[in-house]
Amino acid sequence: MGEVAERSKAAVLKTVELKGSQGSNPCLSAILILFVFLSLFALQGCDFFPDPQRRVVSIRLESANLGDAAFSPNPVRVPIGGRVVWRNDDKQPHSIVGDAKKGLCAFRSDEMGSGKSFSKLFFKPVTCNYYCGIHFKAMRGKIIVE
Ligand SMILES: [Cu+2]
Repeated sequence: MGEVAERSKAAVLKTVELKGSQGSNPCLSAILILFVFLSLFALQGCDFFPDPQRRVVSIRLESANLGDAAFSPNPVRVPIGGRVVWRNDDKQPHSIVGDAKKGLCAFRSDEMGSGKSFSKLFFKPVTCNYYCGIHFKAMRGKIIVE
């Protein structure tokens, strides 16, 4: 009985040693972890790696009655494949709605509170009109993808 227990203990120890020797290269582990982190940042469009194809549109303070001036810049020009990011710099909520039934200009954000943002990728040359889903014609903008 005691001998069997000793043997199985030795077998377990041997397995642990083998596993340890296979995955114990600290340099490889560090590179792998770094790679995973970099991928995550890249996917999220993190500010550590600013995207040159990104255009930020500010939803201005007191924008509810500014009409075409609610968004800055307006129109916003973005290269093909670029991303437009709307950032709510106002104190009240707004949303972004593309003025089209279908296609690239048909999009709709959730309601964005102060400081929140919404982004959309534009992968074809197109001109889209958009408005705020809460204030409608009191807040209008245009996107030119070129
Ligand atoms: Cu609004």
